[in-house]
Amino acid sequence: MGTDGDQVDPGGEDRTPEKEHASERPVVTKHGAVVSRRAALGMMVGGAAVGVVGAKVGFSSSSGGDLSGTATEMGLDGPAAQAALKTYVPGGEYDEYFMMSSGGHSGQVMVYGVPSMRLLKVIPVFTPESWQGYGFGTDQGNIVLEEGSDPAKSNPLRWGDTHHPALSETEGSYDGRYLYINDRANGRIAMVDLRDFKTKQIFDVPNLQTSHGGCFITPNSEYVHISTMSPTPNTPSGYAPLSRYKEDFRGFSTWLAIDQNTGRFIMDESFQIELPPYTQDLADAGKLTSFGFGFINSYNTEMATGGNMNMDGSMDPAQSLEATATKNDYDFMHIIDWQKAEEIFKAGSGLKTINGMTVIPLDMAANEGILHFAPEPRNPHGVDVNPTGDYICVGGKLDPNASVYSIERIKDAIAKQDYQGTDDYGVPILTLESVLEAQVELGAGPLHTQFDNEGNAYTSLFVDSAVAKWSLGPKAGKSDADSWKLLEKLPVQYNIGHLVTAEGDTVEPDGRYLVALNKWSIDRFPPVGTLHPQNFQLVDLTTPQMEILADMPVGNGEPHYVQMIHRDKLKNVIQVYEPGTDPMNFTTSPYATAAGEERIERKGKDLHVYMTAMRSHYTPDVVEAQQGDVLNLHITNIEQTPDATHGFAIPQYNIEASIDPGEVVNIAVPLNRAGTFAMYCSEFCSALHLEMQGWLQVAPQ
Ligand code: RUQ
Ligand code: CUA
Ligand code: CA
Repeated sequence: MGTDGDQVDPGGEDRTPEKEHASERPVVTKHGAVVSRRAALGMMVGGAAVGVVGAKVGFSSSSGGDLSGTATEMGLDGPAAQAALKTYVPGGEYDEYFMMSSGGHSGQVMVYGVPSMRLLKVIPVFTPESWQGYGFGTDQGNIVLEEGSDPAKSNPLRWGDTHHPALSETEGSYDGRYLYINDRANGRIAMVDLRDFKTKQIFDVPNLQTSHGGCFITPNSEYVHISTMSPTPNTPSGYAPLSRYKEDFRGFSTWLAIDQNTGRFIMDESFQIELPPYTQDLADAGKLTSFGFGFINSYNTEMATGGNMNMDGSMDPAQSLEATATKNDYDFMHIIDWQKAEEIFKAGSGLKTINGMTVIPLDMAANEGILHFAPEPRNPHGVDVNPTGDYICVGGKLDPNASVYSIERIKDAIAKQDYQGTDDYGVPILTLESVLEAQVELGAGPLHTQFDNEGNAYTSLFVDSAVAKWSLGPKAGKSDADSWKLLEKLPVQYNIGHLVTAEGDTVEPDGRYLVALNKWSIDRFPPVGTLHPQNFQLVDLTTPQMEILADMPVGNGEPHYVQMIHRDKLKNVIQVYEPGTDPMNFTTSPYATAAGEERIERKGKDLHVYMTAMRSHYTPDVVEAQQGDVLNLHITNIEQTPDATHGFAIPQYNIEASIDPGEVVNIAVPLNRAGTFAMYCSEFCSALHLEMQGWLQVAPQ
């Protein structure tokens, strides 16, 4: 691409509206229709729209103006002005990609547009969110949060640390149906339905105390995988002295089957594979030539347990976990044949049940060829399978190399039993020479790898604060002479963790864009106190050299990993529910109420109110109850206009709901306090939004 201003095509029409009073400024919709701002806000009184729809509003006639003059005025040099143009997406136009981002400790998922890097949505997952009424008394949020909370741990769990999002796949490509994401803190996994971008299930996976890197999906969404991070004692009390780490502690590789119609986990068809307590970490699924395999890194084959200070106060710094878990030259990549595991699981003999989960015991996994180890340079980080499935790329972290294993070699070595021996648990260890295809020296701190459509790999270098672009081998379409070469290093700001390329972990990556997920921003943004935003940097992959196009401060949670999906793949997304929908399963709710069918029914102490909401009133808007009743509100938003969401709050009872058009929300409130309580719409929905209110009367006993 050149750098001349003449390639800028303003689209044949100038979209700059005439200068008018801001509140009267027209709105240009996606399809070029011009509506008044008031009409776009849908201000309705008694059902009639106020304002003029479809009136043509004049535009200024200049087309583009003096671009270089504007660039100079804004203090932008050529490349900066070019970057601005490449990332600008006018209002009413849509970004080409969606980035589904973990929200870290916020417990949520963020959705960003690429290339504009605009935040489009925050999806509440593990943590209550008041705008969307998630976890403040409505059935959906409460069902999901409570179903996913083990009361023994906390009462109930109200936070998570979202880490690794995994989009559902068909034949190795994103299919836009579901998004899965693990909770690193609590060993849980959640499912977001991409029809309405809402969380439908949180599953607290048995036997996982925590879970870091194990979240991935198999190429036809057969299974979502999640594994342990901190191994946990497998004893009845859940306690074991650390001196019995080797005997009593175990990791688990979990294969959760998915209901293809709902995206939900099917416990009966899911299983775990017992693993040694080596601290299993990042993982990926095989695809195409490596279909049927899963790969999991580990970093504590030393089985270190820490202990740098004793209870009597004496110090023993040499015993710190960081020192003792980095002693071995090699840790083990776990190679799991999940199809074999599935056969054994279905055959059903010799299995264990631990905390309700069917488990393939470790000795069985070793003896039946389900589990093999391959040595990998000490304490590696990411393991990423390239688009053809042939190469498994391990980021060295402490080692400057990407170590590439080939599935062909792995299969051969397994067939020939090319073992250097077994570990202490009897798991066969393949010889490094038999399985290692190549090592490419990239620089300091290689972590994660993504791929483009031309046989190249991109690895984050945490210590170097750089992205390394390098070439894969012949199976990825490179000539022998062009294989396994470091091609370019792009400095990023600063200390990159993950990175993503467009559809970069599917069988058909797009190239195009890369986003560096930097942990530190230091001086890139104005100071906002002592906790700094993190920094997402958008990188252009279409230029001869990689170029940074934009910095985006991330001021929420600590994002870990993202996946970037083309917007065309999100074909199931809806804007309005069918009238009377229960969003949990997209069926008509038994509590759906149409206009004119509103009613109040008493069954003993249970008071059922079948309520409707529309601009700008609830029916009924006054509810009279007795102290000691249980109020069951069934509220249907009877609107079908996109965006016509209503809220419903009874602050004195800590109730806050959001009801989208067509949606039914159920709220059960034990009325333990008498009083006259205001209820109101908490979403600015209409000109008479403030009038959308009512009273809950609770007469004293
Ligand atoms: S890993 S610290 Cu995704 Cu690099 Cu979590
Ligand atoms: Cu409905 Cu405000
Ligand atoms: Ca180690």
